[in-house]
Amino acid sequence: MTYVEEVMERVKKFNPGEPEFHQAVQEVLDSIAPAVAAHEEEYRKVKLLERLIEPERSISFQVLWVDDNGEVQINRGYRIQFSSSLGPYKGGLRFHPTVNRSIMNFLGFEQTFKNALTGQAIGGAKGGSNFDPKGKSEREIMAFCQSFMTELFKYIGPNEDVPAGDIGVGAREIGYLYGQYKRITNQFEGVLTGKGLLYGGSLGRTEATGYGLVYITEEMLKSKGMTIAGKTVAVSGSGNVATYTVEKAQQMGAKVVTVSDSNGYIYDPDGIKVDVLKEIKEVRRGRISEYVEAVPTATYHPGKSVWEEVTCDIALPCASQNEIKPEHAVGLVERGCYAVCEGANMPTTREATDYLLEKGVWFLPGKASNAGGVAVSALEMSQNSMRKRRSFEDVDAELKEIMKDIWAQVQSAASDYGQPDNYVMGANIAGFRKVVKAMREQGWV
Ligand code: NDP
Ligand code: 2IT
Repeated sequence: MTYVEEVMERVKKFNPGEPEFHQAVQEVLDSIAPAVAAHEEEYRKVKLLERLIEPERSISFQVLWVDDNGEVQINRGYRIQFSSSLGPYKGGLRFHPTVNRSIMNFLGFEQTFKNALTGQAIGGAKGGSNFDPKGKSEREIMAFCQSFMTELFKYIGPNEDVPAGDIGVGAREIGYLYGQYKRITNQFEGVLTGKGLLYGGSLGRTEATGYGLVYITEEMLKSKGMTIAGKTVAVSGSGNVATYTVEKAQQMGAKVVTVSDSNGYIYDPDGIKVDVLKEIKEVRRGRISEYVEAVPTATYHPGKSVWEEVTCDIALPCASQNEIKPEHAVGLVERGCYAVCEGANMPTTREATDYLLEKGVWFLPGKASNAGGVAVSALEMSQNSMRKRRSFEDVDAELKEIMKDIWAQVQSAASDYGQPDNYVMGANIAGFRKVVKAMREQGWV
């Protein structure tokens, strides 16, 4: 057995029943294998791969809260502090009923390499809860957030671990979490990112993941002598990442024809109206089906995924993991799609990824393409430390530079290993090299 195969066996043995975690590790190990082979003896000696797949610290805790009927509810909270090689633990919090240890481990593992690509001093982490925010009242959301933070505060700090949002956690939840942290610790400090602009948030953080995705997609297209202007783009999801992906893609001249949620998708042949999308999702906190009430020329397709039937040049999945299945990849290629850039974390199954790569589709993995969010989170941390505020234009310009730099790193690492068009390999090797270098220089700790 090769070193990589041995470590994969170990992941499965010690983390049984965690398919998403196995999938994320398998993809990284497969693509870094040539970089590992060149240093196998040294890496085996310091148990490098065994350490990369083991979180430095895994916390899970009980979250008790009282619902509007006076009934006690219990959820499970997590914080997986995966790696502190490059800086304080950093990564989002996800509130979704599907959250379990496998999802947390996969997200924390991926975050370590993503954060390395940003060039910012941030380690990797993820957290969240199986709490379902759908249908909850404002008071119930607040009660849950306060109870969640009452336990989480023990493990975080501005130089220790700095959580942010993810699915089900936006500015409202970050506000409640921040208020409770402050109440318990008596400290007003940069312990969370994605905060409101009045209490330490950064301009541009809300937009960062979606904008960054479009900036790096444009860099990739530019390297092929193309541009996103005039292209038909399909987006999935209708949350934070999807909304600002649609906004930036259309500002840059693309036509985005779809958005979705877990109940169905919208097709708007004239291009998604971002103001309508924001009104439904950010103001009314509604469902995407409501879009057709404001835009009668659009159609709603209940129970269907964007990827089943939409024709596009470029696909930008921005909802959740494993949404692009093998049959969707076949359909996308048949209908002429030539680029897939991931806004979500691991939205493409392994089989679908392999198929797209085999068919020569330009495929940018989430670690590289959605890193703009956490990169601007790091800019928020630095503003908090300096007690200084940067303008939107300044932050946005730095985001653009960071995404350009990530694209350059991905291309260069892929070329170093003789597969210049394999950006999965490029992203994984580029992130891996940085984490390993930092570990070595710190005495392999
Ligand atoms: P939001 O909660 O704002 O939006 C999530 C969207 O995805 C909603 O439209 C939701 O629909 C849909 N969705 C979620 N889960 C599923 C599912 N199992 N099946 C189908 N649709 C689903 O989250 P974000 O926009 O913040 O996150 C989207 C993705 O981007 C996630 O993968 C996240 O990890 C990733 N990401 C987020 C970053 C950020 O800065 N926020 C940064 C980098 C990556 P519904 O309302 O029906 O649940
Ligand atoms: O997956 C991600 O990169 C995020 N949810 C953002 C994390 C952050 O700390 O901003």
